[in-house]
Amino acid sequence: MATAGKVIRCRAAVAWAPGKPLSIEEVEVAPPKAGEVRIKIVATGICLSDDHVIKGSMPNVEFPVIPGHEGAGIVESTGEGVTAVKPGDKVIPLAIPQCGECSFCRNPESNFCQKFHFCEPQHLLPDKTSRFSCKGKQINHFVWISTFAEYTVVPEYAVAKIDAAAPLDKVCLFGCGFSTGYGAAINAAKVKPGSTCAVFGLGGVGLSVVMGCKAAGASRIIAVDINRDKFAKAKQLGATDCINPRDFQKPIQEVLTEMTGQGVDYSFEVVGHPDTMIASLASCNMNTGVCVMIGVLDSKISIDPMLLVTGRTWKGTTFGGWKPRESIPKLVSSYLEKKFDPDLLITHTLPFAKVNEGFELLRAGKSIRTVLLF
Ligand code: CND
Ligand code: ZN
Ligand code: ZN
Repeated sequence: MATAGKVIRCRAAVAWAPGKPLSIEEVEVAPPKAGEVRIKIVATGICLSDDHVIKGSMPNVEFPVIPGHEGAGIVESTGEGVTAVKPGDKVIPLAIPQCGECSFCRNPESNFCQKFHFCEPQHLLPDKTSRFSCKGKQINHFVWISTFAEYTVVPEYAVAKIDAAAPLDKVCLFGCGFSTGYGAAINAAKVKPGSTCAVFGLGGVGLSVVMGCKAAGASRIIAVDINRDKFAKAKQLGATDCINPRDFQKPIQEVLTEMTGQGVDYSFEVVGHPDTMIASLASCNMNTGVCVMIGVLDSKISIDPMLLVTGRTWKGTTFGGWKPRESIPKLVSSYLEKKFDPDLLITHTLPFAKVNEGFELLRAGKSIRTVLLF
């Protein structure tokens, strides 16, 4: 491509300081160095984790930063030594990488690559420099992929090449929301046929958990949200019961225990709130219940240890437990074969310039997923 090896000037949404709206700026994006890939982002979804970034409540983020981690695009150019992708390939940038070499990557049970940048400050690429600048200032990356930029540079091991037939304005959801939720049910909980599940939080991620529980053959899926407007979509995607904690005088874990006799087999926290974290743990049955944490929270919580001593399992998952470079292309192919339909999660499509409007819709509970188009 004519731009290869050159600095590209393009639009990006910059968070200059915590708590401020995003600002659409012209940024400079340096060419990829050895082992890196520069991607033209075509579409990006908005996830609540991006809102945590903007508010300053996501750990390890340095301002100014370009958020966004649910994108899809086309490779513009590659740095020296890159073999996995070439210019023109359709790709999904990965919020967690898969280097394929570390002990976690070699362990079939884990998807948390040791190159994963949550273990260390994540605002720079692996060589500790940024590819973004604006008005003479360095702008930081978010989880290396910063999809709220028309062009972004990522390490080769944080890119998944996908089918050339994939519609980028839809499969961007495989960059986080759908993969994270669906995989939490399939990989992290390993939901069994005939089981009972409870899903706390019916946003793009939680509704994907509902889809995963249904695909795994759960016979009862109880959807929990304080916004009843989410219930119709939850039912459409497989929820058998929808309940609003505000409709009850007693704690929701007691309601769920009464509804199911002894508590659910699997519960999922997909809100990111201390109360729902404790309620979801307490609502799965003692002895064999499994509670999976997905929601992000930047403070501590305390629990009664007897909840675990009695046999419950409490675990968490990032990016749905998928080993991303090998699994995301397969998930996209299954989508093209119509094995599931995450398109139902997309309630709004907006031009990139309306990114702040997209966040207002999310905060007001009016959208499931908004996809921004460049
Ligand atoms: P979104 O805002 O779309 O959904 C959250 C839902 O929770 C909304 O429907 C709310 O109405 C509902 N809710 C709020 N408070 C309560 C409550 N007290 N009880 C029940 N429901 C409530 O968010 P999202 O789906 O984009 O993200 C959900 C969480 O998942 C969020 O914390 C995000 O940061 C996290 C996440 C985790 C990962 C991962 O890999 N673990 C990846 N991406 C996002
Ligand atoms: Zn690794
Ligand atoms: Zn996300």
